[in-house]
Amino acid sequence: MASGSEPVKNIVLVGRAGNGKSATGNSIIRRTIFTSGSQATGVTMTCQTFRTVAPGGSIINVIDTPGLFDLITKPDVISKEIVRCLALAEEGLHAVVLVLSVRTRITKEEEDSLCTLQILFGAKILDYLIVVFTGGDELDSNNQTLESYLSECPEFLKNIFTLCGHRKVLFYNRTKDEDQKNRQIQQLLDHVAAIGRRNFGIPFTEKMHRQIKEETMRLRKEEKEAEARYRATEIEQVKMRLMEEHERKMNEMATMMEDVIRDAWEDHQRMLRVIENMGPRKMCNIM
Ligand SMILES: Nc1nc2c(ncn2[C@@H]2O[C@H](COP(=O)(O)OP(=O)(O)OP(=O)(O)O)[C@@H](O)[C@H]2O)c(=O)[nH]1
Ligand SMILES: [Mg+2]
Repeated sequence: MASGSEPVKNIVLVGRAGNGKSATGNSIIRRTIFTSGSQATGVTMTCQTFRTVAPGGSIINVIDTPGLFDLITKPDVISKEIVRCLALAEEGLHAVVLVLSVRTRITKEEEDSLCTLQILFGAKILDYLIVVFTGGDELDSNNQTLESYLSECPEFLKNIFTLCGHRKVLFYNRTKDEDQKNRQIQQLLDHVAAIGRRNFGIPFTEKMHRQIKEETMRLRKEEKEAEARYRATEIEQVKMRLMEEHERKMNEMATMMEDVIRDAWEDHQRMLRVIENMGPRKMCNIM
């Protein structure tokens, strides 16, 4: 079992809608908690989290997200969800799992969403990145391996592999084979451990993250003080007022994030136009 002092490892799943984030989340936690399915529009609409004890005893907190960085969703919705996601990973992110699917073509949208992720969080995010490919079963039925599938891999993805230390895992989210289930989880957790070693055990955080954490800690402290100071009949009302104030502050942060997303998106579009005018693109220029 995990020792009480062992920190929770936050693992967030990101990627385009329909790539299999929720299915991968369920495989990692070994139960069906996140809703996964084939719908034309996004299945997961808000960030969700589930905490479990991983094989080996560490506690992992898996965060499933909607397609946050594909920018099909409106910036105000994305920004609120990113703030929620960061609040769910209070101590920071121990791994960011980019979920791709071998069942669909890797398109420019994948590249765009990775660029957006970096624009918002900086290139440092790549130090925490693991790429998961879903649909191992489909590769098997086509007599393909991940290596053969990736032999025609787009240039930007090759660069990502180099930058993220070639941390990639093939997932079989429909498998009934217990060995295969254990193996894929272990491969992922080995990468999470390698990320921890490489980053001296320090999880990824950034300015917005720290602000959210401070705000959450402030709320907890004031709730505790209210419990000590007020009569039982008044506490609920005070807590409600504190919660309203907390939500207002979180919304303010989401609005700040929304501005960053809008600017990032406009910059990105401008940059694409410049690069397209220059000839064939090699990779996202911010890496
Ligand atoms: N054959 C096969 N199908 C998979 C695999 N992983 C996911 N899928 C299917 O892919 C579809 C989409 O999966 P989801 O887990 O809902 O994808 P998502 O990324 O969470 O999608 P959104 O919540 O809409 O962003 C579902 O029909 C899954 O069953 C896999 O390893 N093999
Ligand atoms: Mg989902």
